[in-house]
Amino acid sequence: MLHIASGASRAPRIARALFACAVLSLAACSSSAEPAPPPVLTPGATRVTTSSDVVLELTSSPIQLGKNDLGVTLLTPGAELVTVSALMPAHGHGTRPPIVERDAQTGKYSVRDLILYMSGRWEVRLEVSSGGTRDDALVVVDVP
Ligand SMILES: [Cu+2]
Repeated sequence: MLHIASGASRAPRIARALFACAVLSLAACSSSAEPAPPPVLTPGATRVTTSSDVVLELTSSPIQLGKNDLGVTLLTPGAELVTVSALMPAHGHGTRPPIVERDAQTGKYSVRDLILYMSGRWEVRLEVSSGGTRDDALVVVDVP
């Protein structure tokens, strides 16, 4: 008797758990399908777009182990570059924030002293401000 009773009450719980799983995997599916994976920074020009469609163009020499400099142009009118940071996801560490300067005449930014001190994959996050909102653009950097 006890077994039947507990078995009967367990069934809806399992169904609910399965339903929750289905909902979660659907959400995971739709959210991973929408944003494209971050582009890999290549020598020359690389375009990156934030989720709110602010477009940035990064210019770079071949990335090297240690100190790197980047040029950043915001192609969306009125958008500004706020901060730049880098993270090494495999190890969970970052690096010292680089210097971000804006050329008053051209409106272009230079990011200096971006120190990528380990070989491997880094993620560079560019925080932008546009129309009063903050947003991020991500670019993948492979350090030889
Ligand atoms: Cu590391």
